[in-house]
Amino acid sequence: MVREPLPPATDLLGWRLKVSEDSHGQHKWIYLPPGPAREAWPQTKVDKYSLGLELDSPDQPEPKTPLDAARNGLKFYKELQSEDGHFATEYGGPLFLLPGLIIALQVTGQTLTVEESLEIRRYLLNKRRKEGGWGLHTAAPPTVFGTVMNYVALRLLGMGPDEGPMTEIRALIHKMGGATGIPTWGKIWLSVLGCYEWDGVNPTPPELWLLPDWVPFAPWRWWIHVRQTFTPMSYLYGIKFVGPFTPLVFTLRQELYTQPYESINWRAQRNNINPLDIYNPHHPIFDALNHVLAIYERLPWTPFSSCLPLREMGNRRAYQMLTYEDENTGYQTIGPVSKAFNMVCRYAKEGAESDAFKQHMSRVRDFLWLGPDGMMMTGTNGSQVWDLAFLSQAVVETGLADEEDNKGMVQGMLDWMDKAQLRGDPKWKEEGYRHTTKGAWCFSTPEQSYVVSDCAAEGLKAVMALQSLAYTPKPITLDRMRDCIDTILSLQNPNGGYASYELQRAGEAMEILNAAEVFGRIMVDYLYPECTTSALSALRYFSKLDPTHRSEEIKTAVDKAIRWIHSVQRPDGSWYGSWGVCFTYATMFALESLAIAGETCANSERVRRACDFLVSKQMADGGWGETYMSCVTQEYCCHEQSQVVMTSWAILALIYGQYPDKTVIEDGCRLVMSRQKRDGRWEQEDTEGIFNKNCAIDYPAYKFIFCIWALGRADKYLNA
Ligand code: LAN
Repeated sequence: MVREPLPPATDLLGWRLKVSEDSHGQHKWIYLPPGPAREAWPQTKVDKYSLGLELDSPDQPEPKTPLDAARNGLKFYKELQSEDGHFATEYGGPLFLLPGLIIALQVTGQTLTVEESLEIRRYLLNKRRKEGGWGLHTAAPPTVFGTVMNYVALRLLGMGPDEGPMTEIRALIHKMGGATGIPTWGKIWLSVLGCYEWDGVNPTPPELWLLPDWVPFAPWRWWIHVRQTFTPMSYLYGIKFVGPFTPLVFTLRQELYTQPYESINWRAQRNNINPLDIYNPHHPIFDALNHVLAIYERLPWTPFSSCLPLREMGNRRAYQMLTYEDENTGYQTIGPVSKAFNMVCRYAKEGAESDAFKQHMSRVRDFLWLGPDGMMMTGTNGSQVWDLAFLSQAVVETGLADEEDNKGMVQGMLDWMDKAQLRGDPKWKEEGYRHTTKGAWCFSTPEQSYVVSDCAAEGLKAVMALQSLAYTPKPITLDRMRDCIDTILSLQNPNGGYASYELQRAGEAMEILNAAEVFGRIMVDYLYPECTTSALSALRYFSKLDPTHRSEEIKTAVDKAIRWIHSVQRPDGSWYGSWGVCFTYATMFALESLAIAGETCANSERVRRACDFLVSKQMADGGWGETYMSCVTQEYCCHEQSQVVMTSWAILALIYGQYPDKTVIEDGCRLVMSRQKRDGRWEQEDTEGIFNKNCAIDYPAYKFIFCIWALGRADKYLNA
């Protein structure tokens, strides 16, 4: 629930998206003032579409069949292909990312351009909820974390304390009890800014990086996102970094709290987390541990870190770890949180003139995307590979790739995927505790460098599909595909399941150390039906293409993976989704796995149960719709309106299961077709993605990719 949109803060006709400038698939929005430079570089359709400007797309012929509708959809969508071959799109939703970047820029003395600042302000104000503040993400009600962080961001971006809605927002912050009760990640950012005291933050000791590898809770075993975020946090904690004390910092100190800043008992705030924010309360053992560590922090010599070798050694080690991360990822780092923190660390130690800091600055704009509501910070530096991998499979399976009009688009896609494959391991593989990446694809760009099991697998499936077409060149040789298969095999866990980035390196008990009150299941990599399906399907399709490469191992791996998928089916027939919303998403993946195992409604009670589950959720208009609250509560939460993306997932799932009652699928197709505009597009509906159980994230390309795919597949199924 947001307000009436604000008018653009800048002249939208001046904005251009630059792709692949410094690295393959890179995105950078640039503002050109009126004049010859602007004239010489006209806006593309991608620019206009992304900014919500008029496209003047022609009306398409009235679709008679689902395939006609899919074709119309692709006709619209293919105009949005970038010149380098991929489909650039926004990737917003989380609302705790921009403030981190804005604070990082502030404390390191950097500024964004005036146009960027104005568009960020517009975005934040547009995403403010009717209740007056911001939540963890755009679909959630206000919390202290969301409201305080975004209020601070707006103030740092130049908004006056009483400008526009600022007084009202501040009143809400006070009504919620002030910023003392902000969750730990917020406490850390505010301390970096100088608006909270490090004494009020639970110990985040860099010394943890000194633990030997065999220690069961050593940080190298944590989920990669948590450890790459913890590393710079622990360094900043270790050196108790605080940015410059500007007049604005002093003013903010008075604005954010319900009592004078100087009178706050900071030590008492460590575990003061506003109940509004808590999704994952601290474990009592964690609280006890913090109690002990807080005593260690108070030992008389600790503040003078150079006098305490352990602290000094911890700082050095944490700094070394974050340097590896920077260098492995071209200074992108794994994601937007570590990006902003690492920047501050490099500045703190090496200064603004250092090469490392400058490299960081050169990769800041990779995370900024200008959408119709203003400029946001994206969940990663894009979703390039992921979207392209699904689109590739959709256009090949539906036969649209063989239509003359689409061949140029398809060749561009294959060329992009060719350049996006990782050909080796990261520079600091062993030192950085990284898994092998050889032959894999990332989620976004190759520069980012992280293998994800399912991105590698879907990337490989896409390449196999594109190269199966008679007219395409075959740049990705069998050897290169074998590298990817080797990496996928190396990511399988002993029980058959696949996690996201790495093998599971520790058990669930590590959640005891979960310090981020706003996220669940973050401390280790878990096993996911989505990732497992992608991996096993890639293995199976590849072994048909090349039966000579590790075929026995592949067979065993696939069998084990299927058994794992069986083991996590819920009694109601569904599977829980961790990366998409939610049961519909994961059930689509799981039914792909079962289809590969030869299980359909005709011969499998499991598949019948899964299909019955989906059919029981079909809405009166023929569509399906879940809200992200399914992921939060782990119970199916029906949306008040059906959603084209979830309807498409359900159609795809039911066809994997060979659901015999075709009217169910027909009704679904009718709904998806009824939402299509005359020019072939679908409008954005509610959020499709999730992470860490509690934070929604948008996948705007899904409405094109999955609608096209589902309609095309349904057309064949209904006519079979
Ligand atoms: C993503 C985006 C893609 C997603 C899929 C490939 C869809 C999934 O199947 C595997 C996990 C992965 C790669 C994933 C992991 C967590 C990410 C990177 C994100 C949801 C995008 C943003 C999120 C990241 C953790 C955001 C920063 C927040 C922290 C808690 C550090």
